[in-house]
Amino acid sequence: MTAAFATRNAHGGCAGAGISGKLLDTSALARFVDPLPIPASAKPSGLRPSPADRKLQIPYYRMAMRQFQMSVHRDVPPTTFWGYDASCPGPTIGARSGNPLLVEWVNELPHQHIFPVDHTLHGAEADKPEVRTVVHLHGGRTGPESDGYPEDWFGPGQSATSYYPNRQEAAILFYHDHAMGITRLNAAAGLLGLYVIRDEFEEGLNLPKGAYEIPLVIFDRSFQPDGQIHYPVSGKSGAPWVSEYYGSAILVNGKVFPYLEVEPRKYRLRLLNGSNGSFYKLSFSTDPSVTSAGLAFHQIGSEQGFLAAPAQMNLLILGPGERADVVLDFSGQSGKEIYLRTNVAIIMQFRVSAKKAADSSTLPAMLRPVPRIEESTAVVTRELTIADYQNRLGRSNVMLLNGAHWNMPVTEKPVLNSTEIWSFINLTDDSHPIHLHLVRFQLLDRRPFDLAVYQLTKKIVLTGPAIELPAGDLGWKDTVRVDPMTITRIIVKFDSFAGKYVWHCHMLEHEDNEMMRPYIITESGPRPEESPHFARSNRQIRNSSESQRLSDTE
Ligand SMILES: [Cu+2]
Repeated sequence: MTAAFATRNAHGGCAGAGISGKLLDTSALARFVDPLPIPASAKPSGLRPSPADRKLQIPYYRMAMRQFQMSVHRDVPPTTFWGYDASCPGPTIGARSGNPLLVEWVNELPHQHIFPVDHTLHGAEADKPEVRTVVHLHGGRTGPESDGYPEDWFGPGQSATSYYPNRQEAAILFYHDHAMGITRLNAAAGLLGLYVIRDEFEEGLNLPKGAYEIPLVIFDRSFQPDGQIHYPVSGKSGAPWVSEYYGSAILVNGKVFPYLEVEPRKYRLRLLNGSNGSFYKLSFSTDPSVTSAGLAFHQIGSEQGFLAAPAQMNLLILGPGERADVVLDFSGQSGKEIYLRTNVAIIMQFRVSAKKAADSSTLPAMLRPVPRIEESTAVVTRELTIADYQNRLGRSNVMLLNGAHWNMPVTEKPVLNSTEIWSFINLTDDSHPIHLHLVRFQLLDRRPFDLAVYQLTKKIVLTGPAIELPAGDLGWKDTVRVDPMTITRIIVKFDSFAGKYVWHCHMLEHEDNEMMRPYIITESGPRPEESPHFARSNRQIRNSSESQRLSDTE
């Protein structure tokens, strides 16, 4: 495990501790009194012609974002959330590799935000509607017009339809809001849900499925005594942005301290860190104390699909936006209680039944090959800094990728179907989860370097060998943890679509304050199988009363 992993995250003594008197003491809540909710499966509203082939009818989903009330715990008053189809996490969209689908994302939210908007942030100025949304399918190989570009936002009473080709391998993706300058607030309000792509290869693996495949969407929130989500403000008049959000309670599928009754057999757990800013060091144990050794489990997949082979481990680090596909075997644990925990807090409980259970599922010795991309195939290597610009008090003013603001000219312009190495030079004290839209990539290495020398001379002096990568980091990824005082290199083939996308830090407070940049895949290379312009011609924003009428008549 890496020694350099560091963030300011400290659950139990988290941000907001200074005003804990005004907040709900979530650590005092009764543990394991609420069953773990499982997000509903999204149901298509019908069929619509495919924008890629008008003769082809493809599933059409209508997903309305609404304000609603949800119980996060038996003893906490109902909490106001914003959610897709009035749920958090939103309904899970199930897709089949190679079978496209359409989602009309409909904004039926109120006109006023539930959290204070910082109008000094770029893209969130006071002349813009306070409530704006645009949906990004994280990990989706999506055309640029359907990808949820942060400036393609729409307000209450409007909608946008996205075309998802699903031309990619089985993986767990998630959809979430991405509106310029308020992504952190929309996400904190609850706008996220899972999107699962399956394929034939996966079916041949005979992994645990159905009731034995459990999604675990993990995010943290603090609450006021009246049950409402607490989102802190800076105290700076007119500029409420804070540099990180860490909640006092870690929720799973929207519940604090939930329990799940399981059988003594193998389960497949699909984990997503859906937090705004928290990194988790996750483990399972029969002992609720957080210092005991973790049980062995197998990681079988990372963000973009299967690892080459199951990797046995007892600790899993997940940064915001990262996912893990895990098989945990409860056989031999009959009648026991197993805890999912971080290194500082208990998250949930599994109650293993004492009854014998049949288990015909398997943990295959090999999964899907992950052919390594040769470094020699890269035509460009980019060195990109990650920096935090602080005021005299050490408080962040702005955070930049390669010293550039959002609205500066685009500097990353890979050619379609070319391969590049992006080398992230972290000049900050924190880990940052860096996400590139559209593409999947491989992590080459993390190497420590001399920050002081770099700051004086802009020269990179490595101070040691590459840090050993955990097995989960050797699969296909779309979000990568860039640790402090390291240079993290990824290798990426920019295939599928040309067009304008973004790359950014997935700590949403950072992303909202300039730690996000556009990038353009240029069309000089061979044309992709599917023209990116299909999505462009289809993209439509119309008001939702009209779209409601349209869906009613179908
Ligand atoms: Cu960051």
